Amino acid sequence: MDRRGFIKSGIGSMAGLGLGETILLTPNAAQALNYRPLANGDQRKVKNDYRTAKRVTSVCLNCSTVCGIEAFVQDGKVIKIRGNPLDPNMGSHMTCAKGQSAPTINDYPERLLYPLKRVGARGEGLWKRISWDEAYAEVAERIKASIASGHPERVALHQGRSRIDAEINRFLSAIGTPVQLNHRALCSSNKRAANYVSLGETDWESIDAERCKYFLNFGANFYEAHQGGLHLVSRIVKARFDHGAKLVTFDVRLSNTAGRSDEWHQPFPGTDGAVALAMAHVIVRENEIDHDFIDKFVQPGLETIRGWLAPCTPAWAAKLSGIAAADIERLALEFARKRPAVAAFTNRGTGAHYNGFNSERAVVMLNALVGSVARPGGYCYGLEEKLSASRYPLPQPAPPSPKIRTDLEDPQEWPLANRWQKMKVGQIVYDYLRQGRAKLDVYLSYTIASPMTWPEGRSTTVEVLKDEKLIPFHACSDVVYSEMAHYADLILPDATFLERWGLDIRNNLELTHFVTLRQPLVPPPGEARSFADVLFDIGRRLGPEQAKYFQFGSHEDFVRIQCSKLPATGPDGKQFKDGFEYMKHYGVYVDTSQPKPYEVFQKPLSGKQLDGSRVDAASGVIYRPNDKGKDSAIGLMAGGAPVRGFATPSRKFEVYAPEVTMVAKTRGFDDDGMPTFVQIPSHRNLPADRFILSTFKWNVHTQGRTASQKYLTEIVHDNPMWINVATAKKLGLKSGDMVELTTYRPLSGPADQPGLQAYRGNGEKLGSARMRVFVTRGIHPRVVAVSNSLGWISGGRAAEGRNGRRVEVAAQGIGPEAAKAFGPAPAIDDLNAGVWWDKKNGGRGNGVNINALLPINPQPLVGMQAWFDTVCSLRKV
Ligand SMILES: Nc1nc2c(c(=O)[nH]1)N[C@H]1C(S)=C(S)[C@@H](COP(=O)(O)OP(=O)(O)OC[C@H]3O[C@@H](n4cnc5c(=O)[nH]c(N)nc54)[C@H](O)[C@@H]3O)O[C@H]1N2
Ligand SMILES: Nc1nc2c(c(=O)[nH]1)N[C@H]1C(S)=C(S)[C@@H](COP(=O)(O)OP(=O)(O)OC[C@H]3O[C@@H](n4cnc5c(=O)[nH]c(N)nc54)[C@H](O)[C@@H]3O)O[C@H]1N2
Ligand code: SF4
Ligand SMILES: [Mo]
Repeated sequence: MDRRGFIKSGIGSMAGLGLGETILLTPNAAQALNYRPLANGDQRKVKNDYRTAKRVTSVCLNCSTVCGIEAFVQDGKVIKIRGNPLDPNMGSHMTCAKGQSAPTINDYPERLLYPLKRVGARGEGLWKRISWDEAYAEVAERIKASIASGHPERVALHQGRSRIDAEINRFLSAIGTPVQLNHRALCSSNKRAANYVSLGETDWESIDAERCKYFLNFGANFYEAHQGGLHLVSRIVKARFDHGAKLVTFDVRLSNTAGRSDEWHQPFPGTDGAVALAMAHVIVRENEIDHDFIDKFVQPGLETIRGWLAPCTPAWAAKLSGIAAADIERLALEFARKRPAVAAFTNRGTGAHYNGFNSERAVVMLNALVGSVARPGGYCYGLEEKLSASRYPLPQPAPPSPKIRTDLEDPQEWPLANRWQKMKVGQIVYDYLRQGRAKLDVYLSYTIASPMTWPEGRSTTVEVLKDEKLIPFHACSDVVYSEMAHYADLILPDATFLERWGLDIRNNLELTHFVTLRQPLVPPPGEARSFADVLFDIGRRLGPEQAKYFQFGSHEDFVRIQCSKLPATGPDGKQFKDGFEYMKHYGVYVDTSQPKPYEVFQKPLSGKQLDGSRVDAASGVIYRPNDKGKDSAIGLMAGGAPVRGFATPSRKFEVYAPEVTMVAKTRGFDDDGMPTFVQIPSHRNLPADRFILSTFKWNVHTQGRTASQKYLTEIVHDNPMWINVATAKKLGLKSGDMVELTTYRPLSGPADQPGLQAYRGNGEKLGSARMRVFVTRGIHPRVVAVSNSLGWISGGRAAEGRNGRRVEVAAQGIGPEAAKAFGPAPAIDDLNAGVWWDKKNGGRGNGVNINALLPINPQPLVGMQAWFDTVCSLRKV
């Protein structure tokens, strides 16, 4: 029987899909059936009237910068957003281009509108519309079965950028499963681990940029990306104009940041650590250091550091990195002589490598040597940047944390992955399932597009997602029909970030604590429903043991309780019923009661704090029994006075971290505990015909979430491979020519160095693809680069680069009642015929998905994905 016969002809679109009816959604064809119809006369609106539009505050989530915003809402539509000047990071109405485009996702024709249940084989794309009741019953029954079988840990939730961590955590804890998987190892776990190991109390610096005189940027592209890039740029620009601050950027590629810097240097990939150590060598040799800070607050002492740095000469680093020794000398001294208002910092260009953890630590160390840590204009950090339950109370009762562990969320091979915060090693999850390292009954996915954005996305990831023995049940929450949704058994249509609640927080470059409220600006279309509410609804349908944790009501009620300790009086004296109403009005609360945490390490310990304490004679560390009676370090004797110090075990800035030595030993290798440079094993003796494949982010795209936003994809929908002019000449290539790019798995180091083993494979071929080249001087001669964020085979017409087809509502037989279910029809009429990059229209199409060619490659100890290490070869075709 032809199952497609079930699809009512003419009502193939999601819009007209009746309860119980079937729809076929296959990648590259989805938009032909799944468009939202336009009613006759639904043309682009000519003019929006901002004066009559309602203004509502909220929080953008088109990237991880989570800017406070103000939205204009008219006739049930968000017609514009701009920055909320009360957000202290923002301080103005500015947003980036991605922020401007954010409202277009609400109206996107391929929004998921109804819960869908798979009726064909997994990955076939045949779906039946079901009710939320049916969807809840299905998920709840399966979870109940896992609990009843004594294996709650066989329920896992895999999230990308959630911003509803407390909500998800409650749901999983109620079930009794610890398996909350995230994407930190793909993103920034080395940077976080480096900050934690050095400073002890923060995962993220907040550079005091407006006062800073010298920015030494290793591998951050904050003019285009970076967590908080927008906010850093505005302050760096001010510092440059106001007092001539200098910006020096190391990047293998001429990023927009490199292009806007005073100097751009191109290191060989993965050698930033060597450059930083050589700079340290020069700074120490020339005594351009903060003696007092090092004496009191740095572990180990100056003489040990001097000895350890002795071989790290500029000539040594020049050989590894290709950066001239004279430049290393000069930049090191320029930087140090502007101390203490200087900052050396990193991002993924430094961190996303095999040796990224040490390279990040080496850069952070430069700040300690010149005494810029926590100093005005220096490498500062806030002290309260997470939503603590004491300030933002959670509904009671709250479930206890599950005591079980599994190899999925806590793989023992990476002992530092979860040491300071839950960073997991998300990229090994699919491979571990295949190896049988853990079993799953229920896999829930949320804001994650692993077939598109993860390494081996279209091989390992898809193979495991498709395998019903390894993943017996997969429910996916998404807003568009992504490749993740395509491999689910149940699709849970979500509200977008402009249609839902949430309390949000991030680090603040003004160094004060603040919090922002995400509130729905418009209701979601069709039956789309916020995922937090879906979890709470399911929670209430599990047994009474679980349901008791969800009696507070809806997600809105959850957030109201979180806001209950916030003040009810506004900064302008306005009175509100409570903190929640305050937040709904201003969108932001800033706590100005505390001074900026400059020199927090110098803070004297009070008599009360010292009560019952003891000083360790050898180290000067001050210990005191904590609530549980266990001795814990609370401070340090510095120059004869008891002070707070850093929140590390030694209470000092730890260049030497004994803990790293210890955990490396548990993995069978020696590590000196210092940020020593280790050459990437695959890059040793690299043959002349091999190159390093790098990837990068565009200013107008965020990984998987913006491809479906037409105005952004219109700007960037194509990603030819960047290649240096000299290299191109050798290979006989000019811009526009085609190459075949072949990638290889990482190589292990020598057999007697177990610390240098690659996770999987040993240099064998991973895959090949053909693509166009873009010849430029703006890239290192041994590097080729292809952006991520493109090449989707799913995600609707803008992402796939295919014109939609205009459908007249009347012609489809969709009555006005059905049409109402989706809210106002999209004003963006040009999505039907305006996808001019459609290959069928003579356009270039939507680019390549480079992640298909990138190997799963977690680096040692922390487990961060070494994205930018991949060895490749090229062949002109
Ligand atoms: N527009 C936009 N903004 C974003 C995002 C986005 O996707 N788009 N994503 C957000 C997220 S989740 C993140 S994690 C941040 C990431 O923000 P960033 O870390 O700033 O950006 P990336 O593109 O990941 O990497 C930075 C740079 O590293 C360079 N690079 C590669 N290898 C090396 C190397 O060996 N040494 C040096 N010095 N440089 C190297 C690349 O050319 C690239 O320009 O951005 C956030 N903001
Ligand atoms: N080659 C390469 N790959 C990379 C990187 C790189 O530098 N190079 N960077 C990595 C980094 S830093 C990161 S953080 C990861 C991020 O990887 P992901 O977490 O997978 O990416 P996102 O773009 O944040 O979102 C992915 C999915 O969320 C869905 N989504 C968007 N909004 C919503 C919503 O409101 N609700 C729901 N339920 N779903 C929604 C989108 O449709 C999309 O399917 O990518 C990594 N991938
Ligand atoms: S930087 Fe742009 S996309 Fe990111 S949160 Fe802010 S406005 Fe939104
Ligand atoms: Mo990220």
